[in-house]
Amino acid sequence: MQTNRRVFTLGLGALWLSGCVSGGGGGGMASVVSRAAEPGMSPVANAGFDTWVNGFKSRAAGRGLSQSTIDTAFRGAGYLPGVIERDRNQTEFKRTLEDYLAIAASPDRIAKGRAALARHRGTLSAIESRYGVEAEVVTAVWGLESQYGERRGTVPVISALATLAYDGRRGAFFEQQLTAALRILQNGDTTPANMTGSWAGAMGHTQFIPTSYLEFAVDFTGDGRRDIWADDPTDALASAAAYLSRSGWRKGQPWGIEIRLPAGFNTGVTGRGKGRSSDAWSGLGVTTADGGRLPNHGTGSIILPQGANGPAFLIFNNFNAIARYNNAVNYVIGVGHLSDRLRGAGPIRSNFPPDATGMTMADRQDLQRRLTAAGFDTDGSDGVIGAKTRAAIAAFQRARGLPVTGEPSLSLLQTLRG
Ligand SMILES: [Ca+2]
Repeated sequence: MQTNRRVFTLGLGALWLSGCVSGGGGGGMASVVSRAAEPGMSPVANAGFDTWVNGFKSRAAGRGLSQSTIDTAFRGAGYLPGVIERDRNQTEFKRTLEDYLAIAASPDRIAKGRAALARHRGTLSAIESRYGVEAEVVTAVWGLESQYGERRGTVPVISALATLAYDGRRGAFFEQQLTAALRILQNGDTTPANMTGSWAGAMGHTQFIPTSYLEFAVDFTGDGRRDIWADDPTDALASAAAYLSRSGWRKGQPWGIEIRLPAGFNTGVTGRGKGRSSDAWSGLGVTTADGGRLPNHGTGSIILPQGANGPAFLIFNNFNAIARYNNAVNYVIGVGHLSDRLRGAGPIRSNFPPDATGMTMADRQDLQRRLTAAGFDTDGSDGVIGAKTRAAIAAFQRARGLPVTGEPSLSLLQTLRG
């Protein structure tokens, strides 16, 4: 079992992918920094859960946790039905890289990231000096994990992890996380009331699960507590840098670069782990995105995340370091690309292929703009088809007496273009 990694995409999947792209626009999700409990995230009576907790408390005592730590942690804790609901309804978004980047490196997230970089320049520079991870990279992780601290999660972690451990779908994993959470409390890093996070126990600015916290979190403020939950993001940002550093990050090296493949390129040589030198790739006709000679950043492999007709990237060692944080290709590119944008680089240059409906990003944005102009609000026009856009399509179809599918299509776009 992988215990030191983010073994599933909690921060993104749970916290913001489900919420903030619903409209296709960037905003709209209420900040979870507010303390109001989400629906189903307050404890309800559950006799089976209580029995399980009693058994767990004995096991925890046998793992070196004090009775007072255990009792304090579980005071007020309880079964959270909302956690199980979220666990069962994890629609594993298979978003295309194009859609993912439209969200991960949206104009709003880039602007907020640049503001955050400026605001925390001193802290981020000190972190960069200590851990050798660039300020823009740490900030990009922060931006993707919690929208720069705006969405750290308000679910009580002990209750959430106990509910998941009791539920048993991944019981052993969550019991391990619950035990680790108790260790954090025993260390005095935070209090049960302050230990909040996502529905599945990813905590703080950088959404660490408890075992990752125990292995990688650091006290950068020097107050003796590794506080990744506080409004002050200093410890959390340093912890993310420590995580990347210990995952092999090399300062000054790119995560990857966008490249251009020659016509007729044999895509059989692409894929993670199929590394070659830049000279070898140059010999095969590979160039930078603007046609220049490849820089030498050591061995790299080529990935084609959206197929041979989409952008191509030459990725290096630092790609794997980010992947230790969250091993999803879109996430890694999201962090890497956002960090590039925070440094002032431009958007991806290559075109993305049309989606499964045959529509390009420009088509989808045009569809959203025309629906909104016709009185069917899609809440923005970022080209990402979310729940609000589907609702707008359905309402439009209903109003026009068309079959109500709620699905985007080229013919719908033609209808709107009149
Ligand atoms: Ca501290």
